[in-house]
Amino acid sequence: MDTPNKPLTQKDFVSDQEVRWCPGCGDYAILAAIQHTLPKLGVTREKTVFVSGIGCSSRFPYYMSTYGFHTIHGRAPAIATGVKLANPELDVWMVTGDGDGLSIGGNHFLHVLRRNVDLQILMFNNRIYGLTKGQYSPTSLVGLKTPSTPLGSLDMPINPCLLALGANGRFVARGIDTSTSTLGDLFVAAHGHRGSSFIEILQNCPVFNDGAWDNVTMRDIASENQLWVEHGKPLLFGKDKRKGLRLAPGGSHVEVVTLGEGGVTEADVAVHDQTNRTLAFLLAQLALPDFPMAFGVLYCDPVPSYDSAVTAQNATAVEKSGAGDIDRLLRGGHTWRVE
Ligand SMILES: Cc1ncc(C[n+]2csc(CCOP(=O)(O)OP(=O)(O)O)c2C)c(N)n1
Repeated sequence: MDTPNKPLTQKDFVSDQEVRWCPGCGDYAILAAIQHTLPKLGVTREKTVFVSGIGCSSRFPYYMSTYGFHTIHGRAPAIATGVKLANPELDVWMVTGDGDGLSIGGNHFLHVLRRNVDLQILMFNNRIYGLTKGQYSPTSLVGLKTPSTPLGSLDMPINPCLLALGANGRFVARGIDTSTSTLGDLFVAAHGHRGSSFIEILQNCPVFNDGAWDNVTMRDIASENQLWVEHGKPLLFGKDKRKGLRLAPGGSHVEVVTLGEGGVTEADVAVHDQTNRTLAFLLAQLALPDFPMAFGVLYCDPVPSYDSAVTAQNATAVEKSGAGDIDRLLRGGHTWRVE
């Protein structure tokens, strides 16, 4: 791959492959947001890799003019981990869907986060299996009728950000497919974080689950139903930012307050601290109709990444015992011949 000798632009990250998503799919906006953001990060195509599992969203690597792997269902975390460990200089982005990442890949998702491999993990959440024509997924709401739940789903849905926090993810964020400039900001923040960065992206599947997020994303209700958090800033939302979240006495839950009502002032509103894990849990689980849904970087508190620990451990081992000999390792020790 030859990177031109001039600053890269969005176009440089567009591949020559025909994009094969349905018209109106939210994936287009996410793709454009990534292609728009990468040049700003000053990265090169040679050092960028997109790894995906299986699903519509997982077609992503074909459309990027970078290196990429379209791997097996749910196993992108394993391949992405291998890529990063083999060459820590690479910037590795992982793209997965709610079905790919939370159903067949749920186990791998959990472990890549707890290991804290330096990856940017993007989960496109359309609350449905798109590629296989609309079966329910682990994020589908109770009652959703699909070909595999004709009488309505009975399963409690997973909240991906809560799961990521529970798995000890050190960077957890949430965005929206159509809110592309904020998505770009989230990509920048995720890229700057050393360790696993997880971004849940609410994405609309116009064919199999159209409008799944309308109650949060429609323009006329967005200000009431979206709370955009920013480190160090009060948790305000609503038209004219007159509503806010106040930590209830004891700090175990939050309540919605309105500035100017009952003597409430901005000083009563909680201030976002992205290093506060308890607050992150509270924010991640906020749901309509009682609360707005929280967006932005809910949690960011870096610790050394897995790949850096592996690299350091390998260096110590080589220093202590010399470079290894794979041939000797395989042929040495207790071996026998089966005849
Ligand atoms: C081992 C295996 N099991 C099942 C499938 C069928 N399959 C392909 S994609 C998919 C789900 C994709 O859903 P999601 O991750 O939500 O992605 P979307 O298509 O909605 O972007 C399934 C079950 C498969 N390809 N391989």
